[in-house]
Amino acid sequence: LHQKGCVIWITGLSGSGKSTIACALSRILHQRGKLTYVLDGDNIRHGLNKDLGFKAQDRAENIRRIGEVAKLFADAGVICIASLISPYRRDRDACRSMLPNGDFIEVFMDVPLHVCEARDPKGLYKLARAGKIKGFTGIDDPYETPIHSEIVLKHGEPCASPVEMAEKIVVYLENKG
Ligand code: GGZ
Repeated sequence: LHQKGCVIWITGLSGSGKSTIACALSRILHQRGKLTYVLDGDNIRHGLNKDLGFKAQDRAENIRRIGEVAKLFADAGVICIASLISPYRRDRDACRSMLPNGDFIEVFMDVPLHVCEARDPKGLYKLARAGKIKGFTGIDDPYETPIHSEIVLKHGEPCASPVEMAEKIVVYLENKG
């Protein structure tokens, strides 16, 4: 395998399309003969991180563990795509600092809250608004907007289908060699 590993870290609100982009990106890279692996916050919370909830401290630990696992994949030469809300800048930057410069590529899903809320694919925003889920990101829990993401995928721009967005990431990777 002649492939250099890296971590593509996709951050954004619930419903911003992180998992969709992660999946589309993985598929495109796979078609090009690249080895990838997707680490999805929501999935990993059912296994490795099932002891963790959504307090700031638990989110920090969730992100730290996924960051460490992503680093292991990158060390093994895999393009590891991590998709988590990762609402705190400090936690994202801690994962960034685990990797050599340039090997951590932050992708910000820049989608307004009202758009995510209108999508509400799992009905979680509705529950959060009703007070049935406490500490929901964007409703009564913070999301710290990234300030130095390598890639920003902005909602509402032309050419912003999931595949087109994933292709932007591919172009970035190609330009980086
Ligand atoms: C945010 C929550 C919450 C709360 C449950 N806040 O969109 P989803 O449903 O499928 O994915 C979200 C997932 C968030 O897990 P992450 O591991 O990505 O979060 S973090 O990076 O902040 O640790 C959402 C669901 O879990 N979910 N409760 N209170 N999202």
